[in-house]
Amino acid sequence: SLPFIDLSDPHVASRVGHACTTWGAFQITNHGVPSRLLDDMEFLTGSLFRLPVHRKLNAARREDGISGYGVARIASFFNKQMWSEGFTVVGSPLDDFHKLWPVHHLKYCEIIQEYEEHMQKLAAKLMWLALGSLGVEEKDIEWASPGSDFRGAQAAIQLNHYPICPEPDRAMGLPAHTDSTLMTILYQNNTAGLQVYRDDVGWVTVPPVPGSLVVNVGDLLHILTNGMFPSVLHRARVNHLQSRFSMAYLWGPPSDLMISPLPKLVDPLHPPLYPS
Ligand code: AKG
Repeated sequence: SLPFIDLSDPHVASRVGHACTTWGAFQITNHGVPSRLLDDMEFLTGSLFRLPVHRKLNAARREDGISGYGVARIASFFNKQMWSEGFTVVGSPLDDFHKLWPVHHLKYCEIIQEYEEHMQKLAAKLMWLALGSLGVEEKDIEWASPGSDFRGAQAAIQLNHYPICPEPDRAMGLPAHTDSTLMTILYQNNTAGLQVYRDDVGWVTVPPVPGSLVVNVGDLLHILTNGMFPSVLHRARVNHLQSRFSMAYLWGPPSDLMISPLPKLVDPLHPPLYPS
C-alpha cells in the first residue's frame, strides 16, 4: 500500500525520498496542520457545494478563468464525463465568496487564508525533504531563499465534490491524470475514492485516514528531478452510498519560471531527460 509517513519520524527524509522515488505519492501524519482547520475546510467545502446551483453559478469560472465554480480545470484535457463539481481558489477569494455567501464570506475567507498559509509552509518543508534525499541543497535552486522558502511559488486550492452516483461503475469522479504541479497536498474527507497507479500493482485505493494528508509528486517535480521522481497517475472514483469531498493544494513554481532538470541531477550516467 501507499507509504504512510509520520513527519516526526527521525528518518523522515529518507522515507519521503523513498516514497517519491517508488510511488510518487505518500500519506502523512503529524504534519502540523491543526485538525480544527481541516474540519473548517471540510465544513466550508460542504457549505459551498450544498448551495443552490444558481448561487454557485454567481461565482462561475469564466471561460478563460482559472478560479471560480465549475468543472475542474484539468477537465479540458479529458473527453470524458466526470461525476464531480469543483471550485478553484487562486489568490483572494473575496469577490467570489461574497457572491456565494453575502453574509458569511469573511469567515470563509479567513479559513482559506489560514489553510493556504499552513499549506505553503508544509509544501516547502516536503519539497526540501524530498529534494534533500537526492542531495539537493538550497544553493542548487535559484528561486529558493535562505530560510527554506520558495520565492514566488504559485498555488491554487481546488475543492472537489463527488455527489452520490447511481451507477458508479459507469462513471468516474476524476479520470486518471497526473498533476501539472511541483507537488499537490490533498485532504480527503472520510469517504474512499482516491486511487493511485503503479505499473506493477495497478490501481491502489488510498484509504482516508482521519487527519492525514496525501502528497503527490507533480509533473514539474518529475522534470526538476530529471525523472528520479515519477509524477503519480491518480483518479477519483465515485460511489452510490456517500458523497465525497476533497481539497487539493496545487503548488508550483513562479509562473514565468522555466523548469528543467537540476544540473546537480544530470551527469553522463543520467543524461537530461528534458531540455534545459
Ligand atoms: C485533483 O484535484 O487533481 C485530484 O486528483 C483530486 C483527487 C481526489 O478527489 O481524491
